[in-house]
Amino acid sequence: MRTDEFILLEEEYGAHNYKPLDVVIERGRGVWVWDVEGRKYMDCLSAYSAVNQGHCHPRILAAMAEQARRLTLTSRAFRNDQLGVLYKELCDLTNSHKVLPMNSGAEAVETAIKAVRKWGYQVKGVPEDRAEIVVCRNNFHGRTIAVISFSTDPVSRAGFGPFTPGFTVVDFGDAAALEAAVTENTVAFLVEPIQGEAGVIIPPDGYLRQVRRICDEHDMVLICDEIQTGLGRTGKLLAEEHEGVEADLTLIGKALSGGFYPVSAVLSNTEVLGVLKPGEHGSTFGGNPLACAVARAALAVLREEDLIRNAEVMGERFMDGLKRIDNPMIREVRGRGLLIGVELHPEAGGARGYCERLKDAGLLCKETHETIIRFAPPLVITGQEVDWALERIASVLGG
Ligand code: IF1
Repeated sequence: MRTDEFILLEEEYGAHNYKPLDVVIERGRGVWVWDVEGRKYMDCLSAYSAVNQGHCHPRILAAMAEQARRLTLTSRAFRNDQLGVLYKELCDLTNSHKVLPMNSGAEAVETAIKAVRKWGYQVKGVPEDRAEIVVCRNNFHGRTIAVISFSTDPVSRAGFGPFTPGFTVVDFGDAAALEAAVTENTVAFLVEPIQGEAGVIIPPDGYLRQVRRICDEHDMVLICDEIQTGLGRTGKLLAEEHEGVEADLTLIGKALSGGFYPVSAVLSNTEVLGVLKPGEHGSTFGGNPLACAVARAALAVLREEDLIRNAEVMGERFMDGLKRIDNPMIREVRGRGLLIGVELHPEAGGARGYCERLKDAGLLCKETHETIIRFAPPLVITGQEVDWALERIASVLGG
C-alpha cells in the first residue's frame, strides 16, 4: 500500500481527534524514520519526548523481547521480580524515597492528585472534600476528565463538562500569584518546570526556587510534572535541577520506556505516597514486569550513553544554529537542552506551513499553537546530525 491508501484507511475508520502530517512512517532507528515510500526523515519530535533514547534502541528492544518471553503481566495481586529492582534503581537515580508505577502520563497526574488530596485530609487536616490544588494557566497535563477540568485551553475542554472541582489557576512564572492563591485548604501546587504544549515557555530565573519556598511555608506539596521535561530532555535528568529544586512529587512518563511501551511513575520525596493504603489506588498494567524491564533498560541507556550531557551539548549547538538563521519572521528562539521552540511572528502565516515544508525537506517536527515550531530530536543525536538538521531548517526558514 502507498501513502494515500494508508491515509484513506485512517480517515475512514479512525476517530478524527488528530490532524497528523501526511507522512506514513513504517520504520525507525535512532534519530531517523522511514516512510512507506522509502523516504528518510530526521525525527525532531521524538514522539513528544518519549523516544529520547532514539527509535527502536537495540538494548531496550533486547530487554523487552527477553522479558516478554519470560513473563509480561501478573497484576499487582502478586509480586514480580522486576518491580522492586526498578523502584530501587529509580530512587537511587532520582534521589526519591518511594515510587508508584502507572502507565500513561495522565494516570501519573491523576495518581498525584489523589495522593495529595488524601494527604491534605489525613495529614494537613483540610476539611473533607475541600482540598484545593493550584495549577498554571496554559498547563498541559493530559486528557482525562480531572486533568482537563483545570486546563485553560478551550479546545481541550469545550464540550466535555461537567468538570472536577478543586483547582485554582494562576499565571505560570508568577510566584506572587501562587502565594496570593494559597488558602488554608491548598494541598498542592502542580507545575511543569518548562511548559511544553504552551510553546516551550521557560519561567523566569528563580521561579521554581520561590515556588519551593512558598510550598514549604504553607505546608503544600510541590508536584513537578516532568513527563515531557524529565529524563534528560533539557540537559539535566530532571528540569527542576536547573534551579536546584526538589519537588515532593515528581511525575515521569514518556521516555521512561524509551517509547516502547507506556510506562509512567510518581516519585515521592516525602511521605505523601504513604497515605495510599491497599485497595485505594492501582492499575492492571501499572508496574508489570514487562514495563519494569523496559524502564530499567531505558534508564540504563540514558545513563550509560551519557545522553543527558549530550542533550546539553547538542541543545546548545542546535540553538546557536537556529539563532544564526536570518529571517525577520522569527520572533524568538528559546529552549533548554533539546527542548527547543522557534516562535514566529503572526505575519509569518503560521507554523504549520513551515512544518509541512520541513517535512518535504526531510525533517519531521510539530507546531504548537499557531506560531511556534518545536524541535525536540532524540537525545542520541550527533553533532553532524544537528548540522544536517540546521541546513534543512535554514533552507526552509532562511527567508
Ligand atoms: C497528545 C502536547 C506534548 C505532557 C505533560 C502529562 C502528559 C503530557 C507535561 C500526559 C503529554 C503529550 C500528549 C500528546 C501531545 C503531547 C504534548 F503537545 F500536547 F503538549 F508532549 F507536548 N504531562 N503530552 O506533555 O501524558 O497521558 O499522553 O502519556 O496528543 O495528547 P500521556
